[in-house]
Amino acid sequence: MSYIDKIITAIERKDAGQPEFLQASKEVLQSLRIIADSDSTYEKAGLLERLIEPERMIVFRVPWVDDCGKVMVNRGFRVQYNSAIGPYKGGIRFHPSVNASIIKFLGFEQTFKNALTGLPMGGGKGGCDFDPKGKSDGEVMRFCQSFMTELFRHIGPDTDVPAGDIGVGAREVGFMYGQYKRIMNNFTGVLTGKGIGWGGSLGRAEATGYGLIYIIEEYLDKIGDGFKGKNVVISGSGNVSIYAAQKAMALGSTVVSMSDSNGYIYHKSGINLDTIKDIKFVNRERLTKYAEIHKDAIYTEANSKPGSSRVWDIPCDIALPCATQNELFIEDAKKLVQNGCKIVGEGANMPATLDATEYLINGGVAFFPGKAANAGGVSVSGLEMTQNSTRLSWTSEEVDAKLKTIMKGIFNSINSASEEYGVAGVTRNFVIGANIAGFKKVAKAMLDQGVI
Ligand code: NDP
Ligand code: 2IT
Repeated sequence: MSYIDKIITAIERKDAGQPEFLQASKEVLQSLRIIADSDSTYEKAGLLERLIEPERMIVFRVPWVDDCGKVMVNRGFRVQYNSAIGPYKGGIRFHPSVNASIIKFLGFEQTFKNALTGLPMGGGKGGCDFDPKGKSDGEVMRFCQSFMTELFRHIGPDTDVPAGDIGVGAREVGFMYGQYKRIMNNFTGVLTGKGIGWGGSLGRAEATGYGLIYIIEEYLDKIGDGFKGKNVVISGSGNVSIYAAQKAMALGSTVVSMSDSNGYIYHKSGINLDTIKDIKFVNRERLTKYAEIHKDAIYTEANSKPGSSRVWDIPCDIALPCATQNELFIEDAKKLVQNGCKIVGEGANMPATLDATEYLINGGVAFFPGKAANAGGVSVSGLEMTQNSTRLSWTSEEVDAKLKTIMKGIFNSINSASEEYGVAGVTRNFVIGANIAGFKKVAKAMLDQGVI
């Protein structure tokens, strides 16, 4: 049995109850066949066995009191996946679906993503099955304080630096940071995504969405094309979706659709982003509201089942899944190709299923995997860490220029790795490119540092 097959067999046995983790790790392992099966160095060093196993996984109780005085208990997680190239770094997700499998797949992906940025950051991820939706600010604050009262002992500016993700934005980062500072009695850069004026970096809120557009822009530029005149469909209407839409529009394209977990809007003449920001950031409302305000927009209820009404049914040139994992299925991929979509960029982590990804790539779509395409967020988090440790702050223009350079660098490394290791008959396989380019960097650091 080949080295890769041995590892796949082992994880299928050991992690049988973790479907998202198996999905993410198998995709990476399949990409690595071309290098890991032909070079015995890796097997001798137990490199893949070590890479696949988190350095540490912390699970903890989060008790808090709701507005009625009832005690609630949630389950918190932090996975410290890999510290070969820097302190653990990665976001925190608050969503009822959070479990060990989801946190592990996210931490695993983060390790390669962070390597691709070229910045010294290892991989980590955290979260809780807490649902901030419908909670008062007081409830969210008490929950965040309780979460940090346990997490603080495991993190630090040179150990592990969390940030936001689904359900964790400026408000939640603020509450968690306040509690960390209070417990530790020091003001350090232990979280990123902090408020401007108390250690946050300009451009961090926009970074993931902007970075997604920059990497696609770089590709379009290489093929003599651009965003101008393109129709773009975006799923989600949170942090990543909103700023991806903002930059895509600024470059001359029309964003015709956005969604949330209940449905999607189709606004043929172009989404009004000020309305979306008001609905989502200010009033924390649902997208149904959008169609009440803009009468020429159509709202369609949708569920997550393939075959039901889907945001991916809308014809577009570029599709940007920016909501969550496994939100773009093979049926959706077929619809996109049939409707002439040429580019898919993953703003979310693992939004496309394995068969959908394969179908898109084989169908000639330029497919940008999340670990490359959404790396702009963690990149500016890395820049926030640098600003915090030097006690300087850069202007928006400085941060934006650095983000552009990083995204160009990521495009170049996944593009050259896809050329070097690409599968015959497939023009560009950025999935293989990203997995191999990220792996090589982490593997070299692990080999250099001995058996740890
Ligand atoms: P937000 O919480 O700001 O927004 C999430 C959006 O996705 C909301 O519109 C939400 O709709 C929708 N969504 C969430 N879960 C589901 C679900 N199960 N089914 C359908 N829709 C869903 O999160 P972000 O924008 O920060 O994150 C979005 C994605 O991007 C995630 O995959 C995250 O891991 C990834 N990412 C985020 C980065 C960041 O810097 N924030 C960096 C890199 C990647 P609803 O309101 O109905 O729940
Ligand atoms: O998935 C991700 O890259 C993030 N949620 C951002 C992580 C970070 O540390 O900024």
